[in-house]
Amino acid sequence: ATQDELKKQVGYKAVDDYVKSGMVVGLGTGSTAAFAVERVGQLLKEGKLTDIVAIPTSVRTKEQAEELGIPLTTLGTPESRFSKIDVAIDGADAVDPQLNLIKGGGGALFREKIVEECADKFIVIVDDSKMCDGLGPSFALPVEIAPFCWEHTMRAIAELPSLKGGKPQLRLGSSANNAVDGKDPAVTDNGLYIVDVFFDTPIADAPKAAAELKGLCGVFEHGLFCGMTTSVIIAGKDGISQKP
Ligand code: DER
Repeated sequence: ATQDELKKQVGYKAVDDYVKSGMVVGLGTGSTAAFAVERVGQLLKEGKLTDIVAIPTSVRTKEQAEELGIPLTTLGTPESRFSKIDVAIDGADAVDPQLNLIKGGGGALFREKIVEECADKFIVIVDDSKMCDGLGPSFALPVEIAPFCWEHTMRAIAELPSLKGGKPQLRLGSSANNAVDGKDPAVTDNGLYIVDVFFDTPIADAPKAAAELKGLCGVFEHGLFCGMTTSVIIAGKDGISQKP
């Protein structure tokens, strides 16, 4: 199976297994999550799912969901009862043995994190290339920062004790996704920049690194998702597995 077929398998399975009629669903961002969004739209159209309300984690997921006719809402509205999300389904850039994640390859890490924090269940969907022994070497850690004095913040990130050895790089591109295609800084849905921190060796203590990052003035959010995962559905050439 191609990597796309693996992504489709886990995207569809997550929806089939965890999304029930009447639920409030967090829709993730990225090429794997897009298959989960596609499946929700398909089941709604077929009448196999009814009265679903979804909360998108990025502008591009919102656009995909709108095209599919998936009813949307947001956490933002005061009258919104939708801070109680039943299940959120999203991809990841790296998954360690404790199911801690690196996310943010697609630049949507803040809205993903807040939606996934509000969800009763957070189901991660990956092809097996995302599994790793320690976070860092397989995928650079995205950190969303204020554009104002970004260079100072970038240097401060590199000096954090738990991120020793990390090499920070401002993400360039026409949009915040990981297509580095432009010479201007990529700008997220929140109007901020992203610094990607590259590691040769794994981050020894991800929760500690997460806390140190949030302690830095200028850091808005980061791509370490620690202790948040309910379950990971993994598609590999030998079929689909799940942890736990
Ligand atoms: O940007 C993100 O957090 C995405 O979910 C990313 O982590 C996974 O994207 P992919 O499914 O396209 O690899």
